[in-house]
Amino acid sequence: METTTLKISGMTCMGCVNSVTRVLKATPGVADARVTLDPAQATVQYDATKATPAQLMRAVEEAGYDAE
Ligand SMILES: [Cu+2]
Repeated sequence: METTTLKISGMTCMGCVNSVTRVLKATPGVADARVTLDPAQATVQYDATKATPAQLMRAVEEAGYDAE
């Protein structure tokens, strides 16, 4: 299991935090996602054979936020 931390921009409230958490957890291979508003980041535990950081970032971007 790998852990990565993504910087997220565009989140303004707990609703955004919940949205980002939901899309990350729905991404295949993700075991856990912890998202905070301050600092605006997501710490994601994932199976590196099923998901890549690029896929995690894409999932966040498709939900309307920016990830790096
Ligand atoms: Cu919000």
